[in-house]
Amino acid sequence: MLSGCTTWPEEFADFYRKEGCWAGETFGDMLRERALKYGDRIAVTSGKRQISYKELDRRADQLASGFHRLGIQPKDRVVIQLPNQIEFFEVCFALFRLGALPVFALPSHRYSEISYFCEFSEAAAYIIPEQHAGFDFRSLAKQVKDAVPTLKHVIVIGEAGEFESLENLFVDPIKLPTIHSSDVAFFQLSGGSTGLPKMIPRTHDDYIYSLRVSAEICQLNQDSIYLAVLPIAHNYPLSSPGVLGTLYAGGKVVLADSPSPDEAFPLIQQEKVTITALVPPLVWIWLDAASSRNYDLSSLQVLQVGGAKFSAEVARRVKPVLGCTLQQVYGMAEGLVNYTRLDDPEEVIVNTQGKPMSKYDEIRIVDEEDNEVEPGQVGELLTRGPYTIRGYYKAEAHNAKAFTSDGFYRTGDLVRMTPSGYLVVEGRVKDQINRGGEKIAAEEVENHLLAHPSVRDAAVVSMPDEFLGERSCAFIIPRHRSLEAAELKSFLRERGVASFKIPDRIEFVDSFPKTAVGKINKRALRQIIAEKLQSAGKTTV
Ligand code: J2J
Repeated sequence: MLSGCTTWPEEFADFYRKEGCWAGETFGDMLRERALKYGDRIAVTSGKRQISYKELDRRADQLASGFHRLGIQPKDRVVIQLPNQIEFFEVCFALFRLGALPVFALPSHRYSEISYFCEFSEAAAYIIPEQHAGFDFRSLAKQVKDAVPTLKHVIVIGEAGEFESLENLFVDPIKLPTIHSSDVAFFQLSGGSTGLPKMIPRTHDDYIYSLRVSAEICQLNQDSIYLAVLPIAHNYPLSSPGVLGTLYAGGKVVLADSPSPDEAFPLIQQEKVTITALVPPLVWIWLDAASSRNYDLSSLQVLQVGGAKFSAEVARRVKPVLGCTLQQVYGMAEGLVNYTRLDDPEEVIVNTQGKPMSKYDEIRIVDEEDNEVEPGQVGELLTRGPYTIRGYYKAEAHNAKAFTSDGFYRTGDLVRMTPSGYLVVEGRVKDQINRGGEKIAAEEVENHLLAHPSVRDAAVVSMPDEFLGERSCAFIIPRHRSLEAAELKSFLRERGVASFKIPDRIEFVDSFPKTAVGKINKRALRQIIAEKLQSAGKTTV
């Protein structure tokens, strides 16, 4: 096992193997087997380009060989920041086959996040598109490369300029190393609640198990057509069952560049999409658009909604308007994923966030002293199981807090369990803002704000928002009266903070309310801003 990673205790590993959860399969094997079975069937399509299982298998081998020739070694970390395009799959499977480890950055990340990922993971390479959504990734890469000496290669899809072109790395296949299914396959990123995002090591065994069970629950098969509108590097569209679960089942992945109905609806009609996944704010947009646009969406069987709390009121409209089954998904990149089942009664689908996908998932709902709450009461959700990590990468001190001594992950979510074992998310104890599914660690943004010379203190909290569920509000104690919100926002942008983390609102105050033990009382701050918005009659910006 890679150093810096926490393995499952031997007795758990043996148990998960004995029970058949961990089947000894690697991602490289998985693609090879699918290529043998499904050959010329289309694996992924995007715009005018499509790729069959056989072709993807062949190109993954060629690219793995090209990466090897370039000097990328097994266990090397490779930060990949790719939008929804076919090369994402070629790159991932090539790295899986080589035993090099992708770190899944999101396309919205900027200098602050990317330079940290490259530095912290001591990445050997960083893989980018030339540009995407009007953003020039090569100039970002130039900045990152100058700042991170361990970063040896920048590989570009498209015009490479001074960097390496991906195109040139498809070479004659060489013999590739043997990969073990218990090895780490890649790193996901945590939404985080403390200073900087944590890296989540996932093994071939545990992730492929989660794909297998997810695909079963969502009833995927080789006729399934999954439309990916969310950025596929994120755990939810990647694996619940997402694009990888679809490939696991031999289905077809259709990639969209944006979740806009103008792009997604024609794709659903043309490709006869059977399943797709959204975050709650997008459902509003889709429901509105469905009544005004004339597309045939009748192929759609399942609409998944997850990543943030979905209101029962909107949930109730999904079936009548879109004509498909709603599935609520409550998951986390650390592991545990809950689904409502496709044949659950309407009331369960609308009112709960599902139940754990695996019978081997262990759940505890506890109070502040880690004692289990009475059935039906709200408490923090703790979990462990065959696809939930036992520790973040190189984060010993944080792990001691984020996991119990017997290996349960503290989700930071407040939930209650219904008598039939379904979970309802009621809130959270972690210091995070969930901005329509995008997670913001308050402390991370506070640290950026504190770097401004005119900021004496900063506290970032969520404020209610009708559309996104939550937005972020930064309370600032300034050193100088002249400090303005616009200046702080552009300061954050200049520091290269991803734009979803820039506070939606900034409030200047003279002091913060404090708790009895003298900490900033964020609950009181949330209340102050919520009341202010309410009295101004504002429910969204
Ligand atoms: C309320 N809160 C939710 C939901 C996630 C599938 C689906 C989502 C994610 C994900 C994922 C929620 N209702 N339905 O990885 O595989 C909040 C919780 C949770 C955190 C995890 C997947 N679904 N959440 O969102 O790692 O607070 O994963 O702990 O980004 O999102 O965030 P993330």
